[in-house]
Amino acid sequence: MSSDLKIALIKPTIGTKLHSLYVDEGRMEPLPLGVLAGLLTSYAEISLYDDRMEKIQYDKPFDIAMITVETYTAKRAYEIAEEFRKRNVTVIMGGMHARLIPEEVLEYCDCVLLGDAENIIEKVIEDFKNNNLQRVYEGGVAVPPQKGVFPRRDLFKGKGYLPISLIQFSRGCVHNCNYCAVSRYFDRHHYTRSVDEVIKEIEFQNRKFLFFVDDNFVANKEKAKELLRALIPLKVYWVSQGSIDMLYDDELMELIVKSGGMGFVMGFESINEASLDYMGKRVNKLNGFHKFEWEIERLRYWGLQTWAAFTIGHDTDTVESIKATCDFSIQNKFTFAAFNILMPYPNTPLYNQLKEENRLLYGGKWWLDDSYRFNNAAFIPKNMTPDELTEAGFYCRNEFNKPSSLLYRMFEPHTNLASFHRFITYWIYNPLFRKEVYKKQGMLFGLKRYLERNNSAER
Ligand code: B12
Ligand code: SF4
Repeated sequence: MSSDLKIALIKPTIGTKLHSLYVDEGRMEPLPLGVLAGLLTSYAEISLYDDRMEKIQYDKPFDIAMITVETYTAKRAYEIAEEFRKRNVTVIMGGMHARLIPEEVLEYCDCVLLGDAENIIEKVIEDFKNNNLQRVYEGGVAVPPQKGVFPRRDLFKGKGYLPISLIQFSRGCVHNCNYCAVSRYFDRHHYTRSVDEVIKEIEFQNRKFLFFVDDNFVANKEKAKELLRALIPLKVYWVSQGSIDMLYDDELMELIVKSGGMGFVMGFESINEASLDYMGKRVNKLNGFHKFEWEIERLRYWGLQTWAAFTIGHDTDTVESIKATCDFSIQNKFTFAAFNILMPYPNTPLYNQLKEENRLLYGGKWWLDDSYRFNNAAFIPKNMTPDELTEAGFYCRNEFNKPSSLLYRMFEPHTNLASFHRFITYWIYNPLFRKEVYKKQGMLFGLKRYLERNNSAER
C-alpha cells in the first residue's frame, strides 16, 4: 500500500486567545485531508495532523508536508510551513485560499496546487520524485468530484471529532453572491458525484449520522432526488447546506424528509430586501419577498431544524436592521443561527469593490495582520463604524445564544419539539455553539506569538 515517500497532511488551526490556547471542542473531521489521503494512499505513507488540537511532529522524516489553506487559517498555515521548510521538508499548499490568492500563498511554500486535487495530484507526486516539482499546478475542477476515491476515515480515529461523518455529494453552486468565495472557486458551476459511489461510501463507513458538506446540496434538484431515493433504504439521519428555493419543490422536500433529512444550513442572509438585492442573492426572493414568512412556514411543515445564516454589514444595513435580524431569528425560533460579519475574501467581487472604494482595513490583508481579531469588521461599512459593526455582530450572537433565548426557541412544536432526536440535537449543539461564541470572539490569528510567549517552538 505505501511507498518510501512520507507525506504529512496538515489542517491548520485558526489561532489563539491572548493568554490561552483555543481548542475547538465542536471540531469535525477534516474531510479535505481525508480525500487527499485517499488520493495519495497508493503513492505514500500518510500521517495526518490536525493543528486544532494536536502537536505536529515536525521532526519526523517527512518528504512532503501538504497544508490545506483557508483564508482564516492562512497565517497559521504559513507558520507551519516555515517550521517544515527549516527542516528541508517540501511544502505544498492547496485549498480555498490558494485558489483565491496564489501569488501570496506561493511566497510561503515550494509549490501551490490550484483547485481540486483529483486531476493533478499524481503528476505532482511524479514530478517530486523526478526532482522536477513545479511552482504552480492547475488542478481545475474534478468532474465528477472524488471519482473512485473514498476518504481515509481511518486517519480520523482517536482524534476526538464529533460523531458525525462528513461526506460530499456535490461541489460548487450556481448562484453568484458578491461576497462568496465558493462562487469564485467554482465559477458558478455545480458538480455532482455518482450516486452509486456516494451510497457505497456511506455503506463503507459505520455511522448513521451524516453531514453532506455540499456548498448547495439542492443546486441540481433532479440529481439530488436521485440520491435521496437511493438514501431511503439506508435509514440514516443527515444534515446539509442548501438554498431556500428547495422549498418550492414539494417532491424534493418529501424525499428529503423520507431519506432522513433533519435540517439545513440556509443562507437567509438578510431580512432587508435591499440587502438581498445588494449582495445579488436573487435565489432568496424567487417568489417575491415577504420576510420569509411563507418559507419559514414550509420549513415547519416539513419539520426541518434550520441553521439560519445571516451576513451583516452590507451597504444597505444599519445597526438597527442588524439587531432586527437577531430579533427575527429568536421570534421565529430557529434551531441555530449564525450572524457572520461580511468578510472581504481576496479577489471576490466584494473585495475588489471595497478595494476600489478604499474601504479595506488592515492594509487589505486582514488575514495576515497581527492586530486583526476573529469576528471583527475588516472594512469600513457605509452606515456605521467598523467597531459598531463588530459590536452588532457580537450583540446578535450573544442575544441569540443566551439562556432565555434557548428556552424560548425550544418551544417550537414542529421542529425542536417534534421528536426526541430533534430535542436532543437542540440541547447538545446549542450549549456547544454558545460556548464557542465566547471562546472564538476576539481570537488572534496564528499561534506563533502565543508559542513564543510560552517559550516553545511547538504547541
Ligand atoms: C464543511 C465546512 C465547514 C465545517 C468544517 C468541518 C471541519 N472539518 O472542520 C464547519 C461547518 C464547522 C465550518 C466552519 C467554518 N467555515 Co467552513 N466550510 C465547509 C465547506 C462547506 C466544505 C469543506 C469541505 O469539507 N470540502 C470537501 C473537500 C473534499 O473539498 P475541498 O476543501 O475543496 O478540497 C479539495 C481541493 O480544494 C483541494 N485541496 C484542499 N486542500 C488542499 C491542500 C493541498 C496540499 C492540496 C494539494 C489540495 C488541496 O483538494 C481537495 C480535493 O479536490 C466549505 C466550502 C468549500 N467549498 O470549501 C466551507 C468554507 C471552507 N468555510 C468557510 C468559513 C468562513 C468557515 C468559518 C470560518 C465560518 C465562521 N465564521 O465560523 C468556520 C471555521 C473554519 C475553520 N477553519 O475552523 C469558508 C472559507 C472561506 C475562505 N475564503 O477561506 C468556506 C469556503 C465557505 C464559503 N462559502 O465561503 N466549515
Ligand atoms: S447561494 Fe451560497 S454558496 Fe451559492 S453563491 Fe450564494 S453564498 Fe455562495
